[in-house]
Amino acid sequence: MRDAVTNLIGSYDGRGQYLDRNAMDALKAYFETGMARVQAASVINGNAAAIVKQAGLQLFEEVPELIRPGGNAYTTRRYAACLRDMDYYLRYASYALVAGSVDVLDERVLQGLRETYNSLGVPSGPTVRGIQIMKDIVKAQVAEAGIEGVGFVDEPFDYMCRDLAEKNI
Ligand SMILES: CCC1=C(C)/C(=C/C2=NC(=C\c3[nH]c(/C=C4\NC(=O)[C@H](C)[C@H]4CC)c(C)c3CCC(=O)O)/C(CCC(=O)O)=C2C)NC1=O
Repeated sequence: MRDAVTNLIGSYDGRGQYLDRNAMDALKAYFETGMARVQAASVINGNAAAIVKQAGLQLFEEVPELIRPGGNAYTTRRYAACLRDMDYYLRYASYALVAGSVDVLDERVLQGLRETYNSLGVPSGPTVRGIQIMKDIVKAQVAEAGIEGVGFVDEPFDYMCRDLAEKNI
């Protein structure tokens, strides 16, 4: 598992190069947003249960078929599994925010997920929607907390959405 700094060093070391201007710019950008990333993660940590609950309610309101007979989140067990998955996405997004890298998502979340979802009939469209709803809630809360330059918040959520959406085509 790598973060923004180890990613960069790894790629320069691979070429046997000293860090150049581009590397410095990338490092500066990472460190300049460092405190905001930690603060954003702390907003998530402090509200995770509520964020997942609210996002779940909104998702099932938008796509009510999911929790009706025949829906993938129908029955208490599958409903709980769905919210648990949302919680995984949120928790790993908070790690990726702090790391400034989506590496952790590739390694711990997305690998093999398509096969699992396909075999269980978990629909990726609504899963993507659920992640987007959480992103919107997090962004609003982060902005409300007065944290500046919150553009980076999108990154891990968008990355998981792209991966899930792509792989199901
Ligand atoms: C940390 C990395 C990680 C991920 C991501 C993960 C996902 C994951 N989701 C699963 C199931 C599931 N995932 C869902 C999710 C949903 N169904 C819907 O209709 C909604 C669209 C969606 C919620 C948004 C459901 C309902 C199941 C249970 C399906 C079943 O057993 O029939 C399973 C199968 C095993 C189990 O039930 O625990 C895995 C492995 N597990 C992991 O360890």
